[in-house]
Amino acid sequence: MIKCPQCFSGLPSQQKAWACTNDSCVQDFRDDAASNFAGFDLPARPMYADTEQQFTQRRKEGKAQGKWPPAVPPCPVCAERMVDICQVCHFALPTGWGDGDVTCIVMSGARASGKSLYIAMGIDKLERLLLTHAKSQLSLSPELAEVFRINYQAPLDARGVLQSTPKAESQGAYQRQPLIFDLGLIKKRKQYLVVRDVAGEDMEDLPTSRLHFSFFGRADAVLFLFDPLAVPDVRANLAGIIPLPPDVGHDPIPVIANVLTLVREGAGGQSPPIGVVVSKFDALEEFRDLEGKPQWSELMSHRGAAFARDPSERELVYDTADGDLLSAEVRSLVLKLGGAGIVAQLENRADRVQHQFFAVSVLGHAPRGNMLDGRGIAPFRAVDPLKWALSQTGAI
Ligand SMILES: Nc1nc2c(ncn2[C@@H]2O[C@H](COP(=O)(O)OP(=O)(O)OP(=O)(O)O)[C@@H](O)[C@H]2O)c(=O)[nH]1
Ligand SMILES: [Mg+2]
Ligand SMILES: [Zn+2]
Ligand SMILES: [Zn+2]
Repeated sequence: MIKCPQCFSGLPSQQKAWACTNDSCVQDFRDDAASNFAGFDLPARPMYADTEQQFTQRRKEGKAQGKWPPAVPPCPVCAERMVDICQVCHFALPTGWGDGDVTCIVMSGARASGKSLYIAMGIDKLERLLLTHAKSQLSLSPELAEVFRINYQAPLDARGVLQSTPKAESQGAYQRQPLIFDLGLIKKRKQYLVVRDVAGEDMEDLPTSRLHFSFFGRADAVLFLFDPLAVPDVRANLAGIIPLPPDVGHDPIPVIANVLTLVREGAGGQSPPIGVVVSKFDALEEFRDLEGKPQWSELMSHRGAAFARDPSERELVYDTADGDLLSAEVRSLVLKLGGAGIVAQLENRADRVQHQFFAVSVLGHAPRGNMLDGRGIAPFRAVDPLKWALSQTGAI
């Protein structure tokens, strides 16, 4: 189904809306729907909406011609062509939106859980898979390519460390713009992937009016990243067993509760599935070299364990058998580490949400100070959660 890239609402083909994007046509009052869904004030603009039913009626009366949908109407003020918008949140749709299928995902997690870095690496891996296995070139509009390059790719390429994603309400909150990736043709269908990155800071305390986060409930998949060493119980459990890095992310437990609230609130019926991703998996590699503590060293060195191998870059299709095995292993690893609080949030509730566990490492090694480790980047299973999300809509 075609969805709006900002609010993730379905865009029924029997309804259309248009707005003028000309700066001179900005009106001096607030567009309430647009502002509430964006999370900041937006002025009203000339707008026009139509339905197939009304159009057919007008045609019967001789007031309209041709087939539905009608041609894009001119602005009643400046006479320039208007643009297609979402009826719900008034977001201006990219040109040609509707000529393919779309998978809408959210990246959530506490501060410094690795979301932004993950997006940069996950997309890089997906781009390679698409080229090799579907002969398809991933692309972004020139404007979004610039946003993506500056805020995601450049810090990863420079092997430096990312800046925290700014709060949604702050100036320069680049993540308010959805990242729209054109995946080209997969299985002869045009596919888009929309990623909405959310600042961890925004997920710590939910604002009371939060229509601008309601897209969580309408996503095709919500990814929740967490740094295992940021869970206080895990840290306490592992103190003295492996060297704990001093700078870890923030506690994910309160954040997952808020993410679940957003997922339930925005969903009309069925909530989207949640991909629970153990990030910075490289930190747990230390277990492999533990001497004299067999119960811990076996944890990671068990041969055949799904998290000891990485088949994710071999093909584009998502391997459910491998994914289910990985999920079961990661779940028990999280429990063994002391992360029962995370598992309980997902499983001990009446309104259980469908979820799947993943483990990823973007860097492969812990960064030293403000630079990445000299050994370079050795990502692990970075594309798995994206492949899983794309398989939810049948895109791959
Ligand atoms: N060891 C290790 N560290 C990582 C990895 N991925 C991210 N990090 C570290 O985690 C820090 C935070 O990563 P970001 O991607 O900025 O985190 P975020 O979740 O986007 O954070 P906010 O934008 O504040 O919500 C990075 O600066 C890295 O130091 C990884 O795979 N391994
Ligand atoms: Mg970020
Ligand atoms: Zn106009
Ligand atoms: Zn919308």
